[in-house]
Amino acid sequence: MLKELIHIVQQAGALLLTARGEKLDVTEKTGPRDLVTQYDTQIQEYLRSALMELLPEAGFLAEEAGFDRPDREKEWVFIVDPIDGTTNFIQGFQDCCVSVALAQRGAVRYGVVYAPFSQELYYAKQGEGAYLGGRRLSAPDRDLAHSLLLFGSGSYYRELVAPSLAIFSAAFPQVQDVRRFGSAALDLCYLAAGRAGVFYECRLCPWDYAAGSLIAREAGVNVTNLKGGELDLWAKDSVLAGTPAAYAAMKALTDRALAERSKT
Ligand code: LIP
Repeated sequence: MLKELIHIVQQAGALLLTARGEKLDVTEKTGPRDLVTQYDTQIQEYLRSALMELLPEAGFLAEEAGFDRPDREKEWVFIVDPIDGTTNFIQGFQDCCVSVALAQRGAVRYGVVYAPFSQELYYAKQGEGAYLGGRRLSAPDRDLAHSLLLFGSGSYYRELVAPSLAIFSAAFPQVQDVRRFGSAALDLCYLAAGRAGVFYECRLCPWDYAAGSLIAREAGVNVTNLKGGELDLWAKDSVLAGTPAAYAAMKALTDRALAERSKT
């Protein structure tokens, strides 16, 4: 199954690369921060066709299809983001990827994330490790002071900008530095690869984090929501991820920052 998933995701990545130099038809979904192009749609349709051929009995949950498909009762469900980092893609940045997870009864069993511009292929099968290309990943457990912080600004959700910045203000003095790449799937893969120690975002969709959460966990990274609970695969959720020491420190300062906000 993993081999077939990798092939399909790489084919989707090749489709993304055909956009280079082409005119993008950009549509605003809920506003100027929530965008979609013809490539998001084309790639999603390719993925739906190829994945349904691979496992016809599976459900399909994807960004451009939304939550309205009654697939929740199915044993297997594909959770798909055809282009994670769509705004980057539109603006000409290369930090974007194709993200596909396959979940069984609410637990992610397979995750594949492919960044076609860098040709970085991350993948994992539950219980069998995470890989970047052919290299097995094991994230080093650094403290916050020696960790880069990755985060999402919550730009889609204006009501979350203040709590996002409250966490940022609490964390910035404690970490090595910060980066904001604009693709949660890649953020989680970068933690798995040991490039950063912690990541948070106050609200994401399951297709943003399903595959990356398994890849990160299989590399030794803790992945929860901001409350420390299991990520929801059927509704939007927050994400807090980090190698064990960095995660513990980040969780504590996040709890304090949000508790302080609740008093104002
Ligand atoms: C993106 C996420 C990113 C978040 C963006 C956007 P998309 O997903 O990966 O972490 O900050 O607002 O949600 O929309 O490019 O698939």
